[in-house]
Amino acid sequence: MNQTDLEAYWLPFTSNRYFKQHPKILTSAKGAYYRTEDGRELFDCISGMWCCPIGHCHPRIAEAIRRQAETLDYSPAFQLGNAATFRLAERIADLAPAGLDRVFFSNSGSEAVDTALKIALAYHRVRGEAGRFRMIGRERAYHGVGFGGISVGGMAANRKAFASAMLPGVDHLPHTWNLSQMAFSRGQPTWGAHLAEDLERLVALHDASTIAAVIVEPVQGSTGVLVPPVGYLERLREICTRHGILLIFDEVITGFGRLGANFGAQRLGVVPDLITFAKGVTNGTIPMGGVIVRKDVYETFMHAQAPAHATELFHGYTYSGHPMAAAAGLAALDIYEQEGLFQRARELAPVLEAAVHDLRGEPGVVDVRNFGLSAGIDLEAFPGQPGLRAFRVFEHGFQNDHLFRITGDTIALGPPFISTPDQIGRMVEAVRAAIRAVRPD
Ligand code: PXG
Repeated sequence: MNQTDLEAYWLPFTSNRYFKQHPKILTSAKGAYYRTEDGRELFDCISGMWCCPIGHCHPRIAEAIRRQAETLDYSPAFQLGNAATFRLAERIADLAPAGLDRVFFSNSGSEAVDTALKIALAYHRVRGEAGRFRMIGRERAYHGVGFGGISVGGMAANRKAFASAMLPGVDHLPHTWNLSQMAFSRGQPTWGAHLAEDLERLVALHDASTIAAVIVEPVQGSTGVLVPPVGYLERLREICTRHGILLIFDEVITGFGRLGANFGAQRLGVVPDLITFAKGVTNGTIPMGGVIVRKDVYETFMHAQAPAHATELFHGYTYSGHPMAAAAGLAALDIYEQEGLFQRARELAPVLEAAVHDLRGEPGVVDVRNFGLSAGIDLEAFPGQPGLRAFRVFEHGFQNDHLFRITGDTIALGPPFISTPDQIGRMVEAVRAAIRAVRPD
């Protein structure tokens, strides 16, 4: 592509000026590999952006999308339905923890988060507790980029430019990562359950009668795979239950097998009231997200004092439950199930764990952590140049046929579930080579 071809597109979450000087254009993909414009194959170390666990261009998903496009390409989302969406809702409910079996569809994780927060507010209002308006998020959380998501989110860079437009009444729990207590933890750290007690402090400060919901990622993904301490989520659950506060798990990354079970809730043994999902539900092929809701929360809306023709929840999208996304979702869920891919993710997890922890002792590696088929590697920043070290690791990886994901000075790995142990080993060796090669200015 020449320079002019690149001008029109403003890339999201990208250093546009750098990109347009050093463009990286992907042309095709198959299985666990992308192909670049110059004909190289890159191993996809992060499943697209955590969203393609099955690998790319699976013929059955492609076929399902093609057939749906030829049969019912779009159906209005309000006051009408299509069979594929109902079937998908049922399949998702079957995968979710018992009791969570009503599904509202959006088109992304950000919309799923906004939807969950709105359901929480509206639910308390329908129950006659409209005073519950506060939301509790967490430091270092990523809940997408809607105004709701950045308000409960905890990444400073995503918040500071929009500080004037944050939702009112939001407070944050501390994050659970602590280098001196949990460096190089394998799986869940044993230190840190007490950090959940901060929720009691916030309840005491604001009074439970003003708090609608707590939202957390079971494992914080975007800020570098921060794994919950043993007992921490259990304690959040207890406190929420005691005070009538809804607990929302944002499972946009952890849902659909990443932690080696259907959802993080099941892997970690803690059941929230609402689960947000996106990404893996369609293997990233057609945008789709949504919220899985406890049945009695849904029923509360259905039993509100209102005529039968009244809309129960004033919320929804033109593309909620899009038939093309639903067809892709049904095909993806079939493949996950028939190929035993969640189990495979679980079996590969120890392979990834052993490989990444072997990076301890490499230059600048200050922490390595892992859970399920995901891992985070923290590098010490080059003096006065935060983010540069990992940026160069990314560049080195790209030039050497591996697509890493970086955030700050952290490298995140989340390979496809179809990866082989050999591919995982080579991926981690590519990380090692990159860490050894990079230099400051
Ligand atoms: N919640 C969570 C927990 C997420 O991880 C979103 C919401 C927003 O989803 P959408 O579909 O609106 O982007 C996310 C998205 C990364 C990475 O490499 C993570 C996300 C997106 C892009 C990159 O860590 N998470």
